Amino acid sequence: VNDLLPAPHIGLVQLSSYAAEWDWLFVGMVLLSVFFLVPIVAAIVYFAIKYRKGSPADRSQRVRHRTQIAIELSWTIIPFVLTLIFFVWAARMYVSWATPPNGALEINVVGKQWMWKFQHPGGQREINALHVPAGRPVKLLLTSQDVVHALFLPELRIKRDAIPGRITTLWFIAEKPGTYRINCTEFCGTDHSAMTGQLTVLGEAEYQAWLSQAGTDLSLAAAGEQLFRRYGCSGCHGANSTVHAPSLGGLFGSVVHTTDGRALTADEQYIRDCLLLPNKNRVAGYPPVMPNFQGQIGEDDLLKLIAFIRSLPAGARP
Ligand SMILES: [Cu+2]
Repeated sequence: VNDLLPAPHIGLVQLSSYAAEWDWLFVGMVLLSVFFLVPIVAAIVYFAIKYRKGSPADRSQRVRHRTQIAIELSWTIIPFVLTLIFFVWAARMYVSWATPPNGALEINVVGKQWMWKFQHPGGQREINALHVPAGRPVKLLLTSQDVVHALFLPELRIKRDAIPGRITTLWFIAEKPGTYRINCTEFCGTDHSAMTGQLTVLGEAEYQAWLSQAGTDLSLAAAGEQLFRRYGCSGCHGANSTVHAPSLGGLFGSVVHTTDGRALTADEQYIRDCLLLPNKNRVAGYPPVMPNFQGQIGEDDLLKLIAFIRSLPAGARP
């Protein structure tokens, strides 16, 4: 399928201001390395030749103590300050990379041997293709169905591992409409190099049009509600249940206290762990009756269930 798609942009396309800054950081680090490398190697070569064994060089003039201190201080302080500038610069970029803004458009991503599956909040699904609106923050929630993969969006200069059993995030603002590349950058088996896709950045109106033509009748949360019944969750967590199980209304984002006295924020990873590792974070005041769904619920269904539980307002008893 990828061979039939129009060739995406290659080369130094900078699809975000983050990408532009990333390039400056990279160029700056190369220049810094050259700045240190050239004089050091030149001095090594020069002194190795001048003071080689048997050369007639004058060895009688020892360096004076004060000159020696001045030299040593300067070659300690100057590189320290220079590298500190780069540390602060890179740390600021890291914090921005690691902190998705509130209100970002959230898209679920599942890596599997060998394809990328994307699902939009409205239920629209795509394989090896991702459509996003330009100029709006997009947050990707990554996981893997089998081995470790890594989603790489080269024109945005961002990548992150997709790890089985974990939800990792990656966010960006794509500034220019167009088609760009998607790659896997973690060697994940025979067809790793074919695990590619196409990122399509659309203007807001085109994106809305794309959503409605790709539309499915069920949103992610509505599909999750069906699964909530099918897997029997409503039997214990539902309104008419006689089992003493925690209510899930308003759970997402709230603070949960565990039997061993920890306080956790109920995020995607927390809900996921409740389903697959029910004894890991047991809620204080409830009996250990939650069944373990390890191996019974696939990644796609987990994402839908999480979307459903997220959608429940405080006080709701599904
Ligand atoms: Cu992969």
